[in-house]
Amino acid sequence: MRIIHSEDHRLHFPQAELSGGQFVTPFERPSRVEYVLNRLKERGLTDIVAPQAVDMTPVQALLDLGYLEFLETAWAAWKAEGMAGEIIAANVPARGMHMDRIPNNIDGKVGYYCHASETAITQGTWRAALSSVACAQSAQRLVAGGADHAFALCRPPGHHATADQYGGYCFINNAAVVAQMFTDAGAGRVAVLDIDFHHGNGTQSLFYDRSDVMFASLHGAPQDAYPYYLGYGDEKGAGAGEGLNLNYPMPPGTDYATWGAALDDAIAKITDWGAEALVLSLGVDAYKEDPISFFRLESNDFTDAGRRIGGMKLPTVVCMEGGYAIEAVGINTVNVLEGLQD
Ligand code: Q9C
Ligand code: ZN
Repeated sequence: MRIIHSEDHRLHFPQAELSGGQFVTPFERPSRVEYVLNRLKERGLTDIVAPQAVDMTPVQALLDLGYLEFLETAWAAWKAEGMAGEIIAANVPARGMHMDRIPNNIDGKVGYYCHASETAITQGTWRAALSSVACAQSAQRLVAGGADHAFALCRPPGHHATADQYGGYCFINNAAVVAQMFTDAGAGRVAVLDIDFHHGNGTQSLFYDRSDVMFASLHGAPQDAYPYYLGYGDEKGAGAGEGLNLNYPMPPGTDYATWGAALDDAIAKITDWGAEALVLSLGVDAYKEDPISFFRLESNDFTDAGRRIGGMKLPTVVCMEGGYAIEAVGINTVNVLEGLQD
């Protein structure tokens, strides 16, 4: 399996994440990628290449142009306003306020385009986010060209990013861009399977009313877990997309018996629907030791999950999402990849 990786992810390294009322070193940190790379090499997965240049056409087709311009220019505007620190959203439009009037002031704009203030934007965030989506795009081209699988070692991750909001450590929805590229190339049915611990709210919202992309997500129930305000089981899609959004919210303490049954159900529905290509949003934060999550998967469960997903025999683009039990991130990620290839 070819792996696409860019060193430019390092340009995004905020000093601070707002967590429990304190600024802490972000859980989503550059060293996550080092652990994955080291484990890939340990396991003989050494076909690692840099991405081709980013293609903004599908990105602009899928996402809000004002949002993309905001991401590109936010740092300069923030500094021009004399702000001393990193970009942290302190104001967001709330119930009873205008949801669609964009302020001129950068502090107001930040809140408009943000849904979760734990996530900071820094000087290099835009370029890192572009390198992340470039990895995903290169992986898509390989799979569209006939490879069984390709792994985009995306960082920053993407699945919480919507058409016009960042948050949950995500800025550009890499997996969604890959799905869009498959449909642009003529695929009538593309499935996005999201096994990150957190609900893929961004991916869900981008394809909620579309008949050509199915979205299935296994995640911590929104009553108990970020992103809190989306990811319930009764969100099934709308209009032409009715029935094509599948949420599997699960409670604290969920183990692999329960999680694996949800996975099997999602796999059966993707297969029955007749998906032609699969995008796997691969977070490994369902791991029992993850510091910000509450499922109980063991490392070898990730291998088994990979095998079950690989059993669909679909052309598959894997996009890295979350996973914060830093030393196990490499093992668990590569376990999924090895299972896929079995
Ligand atoms: N005090 C991904 O896994 N909440 N994003 C953090 C820490 C946000 C996770 C709470 C979690 C975002 C890609
Ligand atoms: Zn996650």
